[in-house]
Amino acid sequence: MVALSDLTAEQRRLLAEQTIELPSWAFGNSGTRFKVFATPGTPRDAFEKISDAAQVHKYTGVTPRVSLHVPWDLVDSFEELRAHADSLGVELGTINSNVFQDNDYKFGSLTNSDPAIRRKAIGEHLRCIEVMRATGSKVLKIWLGDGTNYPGQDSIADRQARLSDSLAEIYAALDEDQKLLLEYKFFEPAFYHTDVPDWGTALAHVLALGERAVVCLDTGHHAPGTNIEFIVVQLLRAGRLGAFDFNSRFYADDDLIVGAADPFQLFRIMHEIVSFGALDKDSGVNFMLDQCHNLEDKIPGEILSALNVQEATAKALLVDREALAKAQAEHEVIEANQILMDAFSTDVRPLLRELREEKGLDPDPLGAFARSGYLAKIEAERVGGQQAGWGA
Ligand code: PSV
Ligand code: MN
Repeated sequence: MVALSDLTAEQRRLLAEQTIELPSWAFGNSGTRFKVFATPGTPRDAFEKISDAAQVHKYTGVTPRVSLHVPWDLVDSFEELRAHADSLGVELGTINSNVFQDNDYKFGSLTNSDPAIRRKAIGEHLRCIEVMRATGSKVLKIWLGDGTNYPGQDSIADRQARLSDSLAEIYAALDEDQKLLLEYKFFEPAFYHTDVPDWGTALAHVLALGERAVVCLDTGHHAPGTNIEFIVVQLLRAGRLGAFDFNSRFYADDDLIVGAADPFQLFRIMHEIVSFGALDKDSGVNFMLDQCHNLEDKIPGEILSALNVQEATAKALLVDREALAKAQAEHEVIEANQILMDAFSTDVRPLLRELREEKGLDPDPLGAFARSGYLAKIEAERVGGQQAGWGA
């Protein structure tokens, strides 16, 4: 067991300053293609989603930003939404575009062979850039459902060329202080090929765009057995790891609570981040969640996710890097592995409880939230209206 005092001042600073961005859509109803189970008290608009997200920050102290998804979070006034967030002590973060739920995009959006549909999809991104100007968001995140289901269905090469042209037009429309974040996913909804399936393709596109284009690594978007921490290193080396979309997967893109399925993988990822010096808040890597809570209550689900990321980070910081470097240089295979495993096996929960107390927070965020009665309050208040969902 370790205490806060076992950390160096620098380790302590890194841990205390780490922040995690929450997805607005985690607070809305979601489910599978079989059924969406509604929960009483679910937000009916972006304002209520922000209120719920602010609860996560209130109890964890590490989630001061919320990503928005357009059009799911469209409101009459983004200035008002920004002021609402501000009044609750959180900020509006990344803006996610959505060109995967309109009939016109059945055969592709930014890659579609029909110039009118491509234009519409580009226009949707221009609208997101307008939203960013109103919210003060600095990052436009693009994930496409584009791809084909059958060999021969469309020309892979032509689609890549169209994608590259479309992305260049969107990139050119960004302000100087705004970034483009491109997310990859190896399959789904397309099954034969996806137009941005992997980190290599995403990297090739962002490198062609320019310095303010970076890659988003969603931990659920890889084939089973993929060494994700290796990809993390590749993107860091290229200076293009813009963000994580953290979540857990057992099978496909399950979007479960991060650290639930494979806490060791999360630790290995954070170990590479810490080793590379990318944990610092100025490193340019944004630690975001991209999750859906189909069965569990959404606010506790997000609280637990933030705690899991924090735990993996604390363990990664505890790796004795000096001893590890020595063991590696001497090719002491087992020793090197044991040094890493020692850190992973350390119970960092007492240390994190201390850190929260130091920040004036309750050491037990899940318990404190449960005791607050907030869920009962929103269940009583939020009656009528249309609950927010993922628009499927
Ligand atoms: C796609 O599966 C994805 O990971 C993208 O980040 C979308 O924006 C999000 O999920 C939608 O839930
Ligand atoms: Mn994602």
